[in-house]
Amino acid sequence: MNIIKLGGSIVTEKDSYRRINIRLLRKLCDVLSSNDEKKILIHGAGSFGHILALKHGLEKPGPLAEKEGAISKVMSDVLALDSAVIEELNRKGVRAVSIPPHAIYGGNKPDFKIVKILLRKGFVPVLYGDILISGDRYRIISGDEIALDLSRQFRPDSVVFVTDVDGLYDRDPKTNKSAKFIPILSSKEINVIDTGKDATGSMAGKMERIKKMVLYTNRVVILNGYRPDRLQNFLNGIKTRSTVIR
Ligand code: IP8
Repeated sequence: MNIIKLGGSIVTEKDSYRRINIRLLRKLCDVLSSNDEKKILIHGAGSFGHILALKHGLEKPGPLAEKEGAISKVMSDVLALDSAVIEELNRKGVRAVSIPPHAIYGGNKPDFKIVKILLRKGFVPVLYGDILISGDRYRIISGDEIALDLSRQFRPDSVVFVTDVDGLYDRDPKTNKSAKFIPILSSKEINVIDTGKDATGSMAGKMERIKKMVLYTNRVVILNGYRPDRLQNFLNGIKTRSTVIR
């Protein structure tokens, strides 16, 4: 069983509020439909979540007071994105079923019973970056955090992050021409530079989670979703450009 996270920068146009990257999403759904292995899918929020979350100062957990309007709008936006993802998956024949995280995380502790049942019955559970409400507080939960919780529970063969980069480099390739690509990395070697922020943190936060994830999976893979053939190759067991962390 694999856990696959489609990054928000892949399924949406990150800088255009509520715009889906439909052509790429369809190609990736094609790839996912051609692989019969059991899987759990997660997708990020992209421009359906981060733009409004940042605008309304929701990136840090806090009291609900006065923020209910913004919170429910962001929750309805990420649900709209999820419906679009589910629809595309279903159209390609993937038996995708949505599981809104806010409904199964009783505040902090997830109850994955329904995920287990769906997996057993041959469905593909789909979760996504969302907002959790508990007592009189809210907090954003990222798809990466959900991937970690699911890994702890289901011990997948692989956790795959479908992102907008080929994988990891020893330096930022956008500013360093001599940056070297890292095809394989031990989790002990993870040592990153902070590269920008969104509502759920930076690259450093992602790497911290990956470090924990490798305790529960054989490998964490980062690959470029703009090249759907790479996800296809990975799923078919063919060597492809990616960073594999063990
Ligand atoms: O895109 C963020 O999830 P992510 C969720 O997986 C919201 O980091 C609501 C911004």
